[in-house]
Amino acid sequence: MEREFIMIKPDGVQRGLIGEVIQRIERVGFKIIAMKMIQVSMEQAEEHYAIHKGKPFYEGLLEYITSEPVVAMVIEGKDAVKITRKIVGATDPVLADPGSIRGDFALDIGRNIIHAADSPENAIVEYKIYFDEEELLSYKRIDYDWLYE
Ligand code: IDP
Ligand code: MG
Repeated sequence: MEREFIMIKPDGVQRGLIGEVIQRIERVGFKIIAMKMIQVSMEQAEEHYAIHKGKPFYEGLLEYITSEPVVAMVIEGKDAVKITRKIVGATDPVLADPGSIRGDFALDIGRNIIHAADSPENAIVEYKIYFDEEELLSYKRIDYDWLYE
């Protein structure tokens, strides 16, 4: 099973979309194995978004992600990264399909509701910024045998 790291960004929390986002993740069958509300520190933000350092939006991105509480989550399931990225939609809401989180709830690339890691390797690197390994829980969803052949 693959792990994916997700974060409901400050705009998602402020706009009351925590439940909406979790519902979309849960209903497809993903198992939430860790979840917490936190205020991202500048150190965590710099580590998380290191790849974007130097880009024109970098400073604004750090300011945004550290501004207010977020909800961080680790989920597990088959093809978790690819399927989550589809549920999340394209980075720029103008390109995000209707039915995706960003397509349904966002207008601006700088306020796009949710983060999701772009590869299984990055998912691990990213969740380690926010979670200790012992915070990741191991359990079986009761519908497991109906989610997987
Ligand atoms: P992703 O979140 O879909 O993986 P990335 O290209 O990795 O997209 O960018 C990370 C985040 O940086 C985006 O989700 C968005 O919040 C922000 N961002 C990316 N490009 C821009 C931009 O052109 N203006 C403002 N913010 C941006
Ligand atoms: Mg990215």
